[in-house]
Amino acid sequence: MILDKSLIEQHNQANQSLHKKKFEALSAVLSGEGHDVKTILEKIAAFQIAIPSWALGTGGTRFGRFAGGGEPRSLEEKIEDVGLLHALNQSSNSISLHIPWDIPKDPKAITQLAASFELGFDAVNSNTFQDQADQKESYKFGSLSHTDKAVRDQAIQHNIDVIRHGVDLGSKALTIWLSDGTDFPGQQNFRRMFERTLDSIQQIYAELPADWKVLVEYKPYEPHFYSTVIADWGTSLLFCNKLGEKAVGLVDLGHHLPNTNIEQIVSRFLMEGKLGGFHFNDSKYGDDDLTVGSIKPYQLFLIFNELVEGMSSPEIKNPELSWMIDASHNIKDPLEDLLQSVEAIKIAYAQALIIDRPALEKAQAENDATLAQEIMQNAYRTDVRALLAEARQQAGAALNPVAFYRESKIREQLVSQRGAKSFATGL
Ligand code: PSV
Ligand code: MN
Ligand code: MN
Repeated sequence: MILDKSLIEQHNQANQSLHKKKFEALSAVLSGEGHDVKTILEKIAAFQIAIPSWALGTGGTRFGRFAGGGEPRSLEEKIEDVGLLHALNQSSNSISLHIPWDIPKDPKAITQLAASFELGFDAVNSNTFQDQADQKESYKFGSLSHTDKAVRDQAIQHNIDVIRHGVDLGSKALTIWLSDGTDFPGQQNFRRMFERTLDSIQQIYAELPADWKVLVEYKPYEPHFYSTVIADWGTSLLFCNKLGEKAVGLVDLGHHLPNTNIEQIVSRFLMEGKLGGFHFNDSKYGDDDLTVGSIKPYQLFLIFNELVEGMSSPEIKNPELSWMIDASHNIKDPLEDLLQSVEAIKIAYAQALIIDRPALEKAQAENDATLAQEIMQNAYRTDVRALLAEARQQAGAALNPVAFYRESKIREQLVSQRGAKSFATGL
C-alpha cells in the first residue's frame, strides 16, 4: 500500500499546537544548557536504522506461533512494509535481508522496488543454522566448524552465494551469525572447532569485495547449551583480528549473559577500531528479542554514551557502523513494534548527544562520582521526545507515528489486502 502523504500533514496539523509547546519548552532548556538545538535536530534526522526482513511478521517461540493479520507474504510485501515505516518516521531507509528466507529472485526489480520507497540494503545475513529442503549436507552438528569438510564446504559456499546476492542489491556487508556449538562436555575439541571455523571464515573473507565488511556476531548459548564457537565479544574480536581489516564485531544486545556490561564491550570494540554494528533489541532473560528500550532503556542510553563519545574522539579509528534492529515476537503488531524500537534507539541517541561532556570529563578527572552521575542522569531524565517529533516533522514524517498508524487504520488495510491469517515468509 502507498501512503497518502497529505494524511501525515493532516495528522501533524491536528497535533501541532501541543507539539509546539513541548518543543519550545525543551529547546529553551537545551539552549540554556548550552546546546545547539539545530545541530542536534540534524543529527537525529540523519540517523537511520535498518529493518530486518525477518521482523515484519509476528515471531514466535518453539511453543507456538500465532498469525498476525496482514503479514507480508513475499519479499516485495516486506519491502512495502519497510517503505511504510520509513514514510511514517523517515528513520529507516534500509532493509537487512536474511538468506535463504528472503532470496531476491529478480534483484534488479527488487532494488528498483526498494528505491521507489527510497530504501537501500544493509548487511545480508547468511543462514547455516537450519537445513533447507534442497540441501545435501545437514547442519545438525554444525556448519563452518563441522568435522566433515563436505559440510563446511557447503556452508562456505552458502556464505559466498549470500555475498553475491548482496552485491546484486548494493549491500556492503555480510553478517555471519554462527550457531555452531556443543550441548555436552567432551562432545568436541574447543580448539579444533575454532581452527576449523577460522579456516572456513577465511575462505569466505577472501570472496568479500574490496568495499565490503564481514560482521561477526556472537551469542553465548542457544541453540546449543554447553558451548558456542563464537560465544562472546572476546572470541568475536579474536576472529576479527585474525581475519583482517574487513572483519568487525556485531553486538546483538540480547546476546549477553544477565548483567553483562554491554557499554564497556562497546567501548572496547571501538577502542580497537573493530565495532561493526548492532542488532538492537531488548531482553529480560536471554535472547528475548523484545522491543528496543522496553526493558533496559538506561543501558541503551549508556551504550549510546560510549558511541557518541567514541565516534567523536580523534583517537578512535572505527569504520562506519551498521545500525540494525533484530527484534520480533509473538504478540505485538510488528510494524508498531518496529516504530517503537526505532523511537527508543533515537531517544537514547538524542539523550547521549545532550550529555554535558566537558563537565563529565572534569568530574571524571576529579574522581567526583556523584557529580558524574548527576550529569549522566540529567541527560537521561530529559524528555527528548519533542526533539524527535520535530526532526520527523521537518523531514515530512508523522509527529506521532504509532498514533498515526492507528488513526489511519493501516493494519486494517493490510489485513484486507493480504488476509487475516497470513504468516510472513521466513523465520
Ligand atoms: C540469532 O539469535 C540472531 O540474533 C541472529 O542475528 C540471526 O540472524 C537472527 O537472530 C535471526 O534468527
Ligand atoms: Mn542478531
Ligand atoms: Mn538473537
